[in-house]
Amino acid sequence: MEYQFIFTRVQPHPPSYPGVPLPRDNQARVGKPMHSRLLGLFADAQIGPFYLGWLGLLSVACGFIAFEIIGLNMLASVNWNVVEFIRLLPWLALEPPGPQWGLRIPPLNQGGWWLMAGFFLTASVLLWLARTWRRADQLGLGQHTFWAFAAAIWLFLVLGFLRPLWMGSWSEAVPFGIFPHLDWTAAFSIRYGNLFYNPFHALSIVFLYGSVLLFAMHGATILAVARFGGEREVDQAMDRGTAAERAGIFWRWTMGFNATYESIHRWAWWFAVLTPLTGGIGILLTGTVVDNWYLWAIEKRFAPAYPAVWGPIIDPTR
Ligand code: 07D
Repeated sequence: MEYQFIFTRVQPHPPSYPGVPLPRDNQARVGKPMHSRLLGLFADAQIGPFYLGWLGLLSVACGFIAFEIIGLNMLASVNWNVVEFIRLLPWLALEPPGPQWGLRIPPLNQGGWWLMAGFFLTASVLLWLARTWRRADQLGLGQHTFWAFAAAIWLFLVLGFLRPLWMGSWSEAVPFGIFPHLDWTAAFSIRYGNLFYNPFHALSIVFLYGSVLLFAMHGATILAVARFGGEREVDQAMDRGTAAERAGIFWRWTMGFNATYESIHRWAWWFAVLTPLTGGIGILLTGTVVDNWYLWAIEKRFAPAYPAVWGPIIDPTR
């Protein structure tokens, strides 16, 4: 008989599981649990119950307000024409205040809405962060998710709040909008002399691509040893069985050394966390400490200078 495990096509259909009892001061979980066969093909088939709580409720409410402010401003920008709104959605934007406003609060239609949306979005993200702390704490977990999410929020805050503050102008922040925020990254890169020469952008890419590679290696390894029970990763980290041995030996024979069932997760966590952590440092330094990364790279002797055909390149801001 074929050995069935959690990654095979057989879906277990146990009765809905409400989860462990929570400490006294917790609220009740909401939603009647149900099962979805489709979802079960990708993940756990059970949906709900869901712990909402005050932090969750406030976070969703703030996120909804931000989403509405952004959406309604975009709708207003096409004269409340719903068809145009759908047609042009990828190009529509809610822009930050213009540079003439510095860090002052402008009228609503000159960036005030952007500030308000930013405020509610930040509140929403921070409340959700607090929720991850509380939920983990109440279940007796470590705070690894909290710190990883905090790392992403660091980059988010640098881009939309901390760097504009340091630069003395909200106009430095990122607009809301699909293509507009992409245009912003391109313009930002060009304005500050090509972000590829920013070593922290490079580091961030190393960790981003590194995360992808590690994720692929780890996912592939576990799938490959699942037939030996290797998908029960936690058991195997504590008590190495044949799956863990084979997984480790495969990599030792392939590349000379191997991670352990535990250490691979630390590698993965650090690679993921270091992506926005180094990225945030790179963005914070741009325009504040370094004004042109290309000229900086020439100065540090790792970018070649173009031959001085028309005379030396002069930094226009110096
Ligand atoms: C963005 C922050 C956390 C987000 C959070 C989400 C919600 C939504 C929604 C209510 C992802 C909060 C929001 C929950 C709620 C509603 C509606 C994390 C984020 C908490 N780059 N680049 C990076 C590459 C170039 C540029 C990082 C590659 C060009 C700028 C990464 C290339 C130019 C910035 C990266 C490339 C340029 C970056 C992002 C190649 C012009 C950044 C890491 C191959 C296009 C950011 C230091 C990340 C950064 C960043 C990769 C090229 C510009 C490593 C592979 C040269 C301006 N780039 N890039 O995890 O950190 O983002 O830079 O060409 O700001 Mg880059």
